[in-house]
Amino acid sequence: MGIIKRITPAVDGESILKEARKVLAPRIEQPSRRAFLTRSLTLGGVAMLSGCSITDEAHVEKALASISRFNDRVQGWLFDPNALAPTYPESMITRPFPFNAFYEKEKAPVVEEAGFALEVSGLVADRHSWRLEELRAMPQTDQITRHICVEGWSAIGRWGGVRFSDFLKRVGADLSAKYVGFKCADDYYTSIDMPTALHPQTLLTLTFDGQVLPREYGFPMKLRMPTKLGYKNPKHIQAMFVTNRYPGGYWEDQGYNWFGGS
Ligand SMILES: Nc1nc2c(c(=O)[nH]1)N[C@H]1C(S)=C(S)[C@@H](COP(=O)(O)O)O[C@H]1N2
Ligand SMILES: [Mo]
Repeated sequence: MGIIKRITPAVDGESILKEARKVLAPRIEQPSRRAFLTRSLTLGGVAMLSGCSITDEAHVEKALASISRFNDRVQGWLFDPNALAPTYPESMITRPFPFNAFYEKEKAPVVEEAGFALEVSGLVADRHSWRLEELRAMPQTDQITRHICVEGWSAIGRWGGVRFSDFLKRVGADLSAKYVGFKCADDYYTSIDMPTALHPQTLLTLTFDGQVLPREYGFPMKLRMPTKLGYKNPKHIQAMFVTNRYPGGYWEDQGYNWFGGS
């Protein structure tokens, strides 16, 4: 499924370029810039951008990974902390909302509220674990946004909870740190950049469609970011940490682009 795994064993120029275009093209709005970035790409360009030769499969993977890191930086520069993702009217909510995970729906983890507390660690002043009640006692907000999955579908849903920037401030997080990492009840993990963590539409959600977040959609909590692709939105969060050391992610470590903006 990862970008890297799809490459054929032989070093085939056209498929390398196809993969490189996918890894490279940040989801920038201006079609002309995107077209320029992708059309003008040659095998020599891939080698140059990445500083890698592309003589065998290992080299190709190294080159693509390096382009993906380059793409992270470009997306980081282009990210506008004040630009809002579109929101939608209630009538446009997708019902039923699709389920997705690296396993079938029946396998979604069962987390009991009774024993649950969110672990918070790393570069934060207050490392106490949070019970759901405490999170529910913080100011709540909700939004109807579009979730976009790289597997080729998108859907509109309503999520409610605590603005993540409020939460980070409340725990005294080092807001100049680079990353926030997440560990989930199903062995999923991911991490995001601090500017996105502080974006006004980034919510630590506790509800879906006005109800307690259902098991399959991420109970006890899901980080919802309409500025990022689906795989960057962790469900079933158990622990989070603030760090300057790159934490990677479940799909990201298999070749998906880390920034994953949409
Ligand atoms: N814990 C966990 N979070 C996850 C995933 C997962 O497998 N486990 N899959 C991601 C992907 S690829 C998508 S598209 C969305 C799907 O969320 P949904 O089931 O609410 O549609 O969850 C994301 N977060
Ligand atoms: Mo996804």
